Amino acid sequence: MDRIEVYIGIGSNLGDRMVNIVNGLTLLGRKIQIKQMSSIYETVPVGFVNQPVFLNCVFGGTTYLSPKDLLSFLKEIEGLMGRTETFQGGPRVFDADILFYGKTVLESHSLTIPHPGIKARAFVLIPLCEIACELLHPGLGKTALELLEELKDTNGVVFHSQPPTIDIIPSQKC
Ligand code: PH2
Ligand code: MG
Ligand code: MG
Repeated sequence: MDRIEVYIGIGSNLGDRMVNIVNGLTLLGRKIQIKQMSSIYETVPVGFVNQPVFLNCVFGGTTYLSPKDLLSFLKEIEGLMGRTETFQGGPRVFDADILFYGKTVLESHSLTIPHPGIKARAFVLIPLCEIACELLHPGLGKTALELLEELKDTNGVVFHSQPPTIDIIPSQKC
């Protein structure tokens, strides 16, 4: 099977957020070949606001995993990172969301691709535009940059640091 180009959104707002992001990305590198990495942004919580500020970033890469297997893999890594279920939208050590999976548009009870929150979330669109502003949203027919331009409120997303460099473990085929 061919590799598929995927974009993944990463977040952390508990513990040492930067360490969580670097460790989580390193684990994700086992099965996703990371190609483009955005800067890290510090972002005000969206939705449930009474929680610590997040660090967020986005990366693009390729994988052999199917959408379902990719979702299971992300959940597995979130578990390895020590994530425990609090409540939907609540604080988390490490969150990894499928934003795009090639040009796939998919809606099932467990998975919606592209991620339904993309067009409303500056903490996704700002880092995404850094690495792939021309990326076309296959459901909405608009580029990442067009979606960002439509967004009224981009406050609350502040540059934090340069893209982290991730040690990819070469022995693990992905
Ligand atoms: N994730 C959420 C809910 N709210 N807010 C910010 N700033 N960053 C996130 O990653 C985030 C959020 C649910 O996944
Ligand atoms: Mg999320
Ligand atoms: Mg998630």
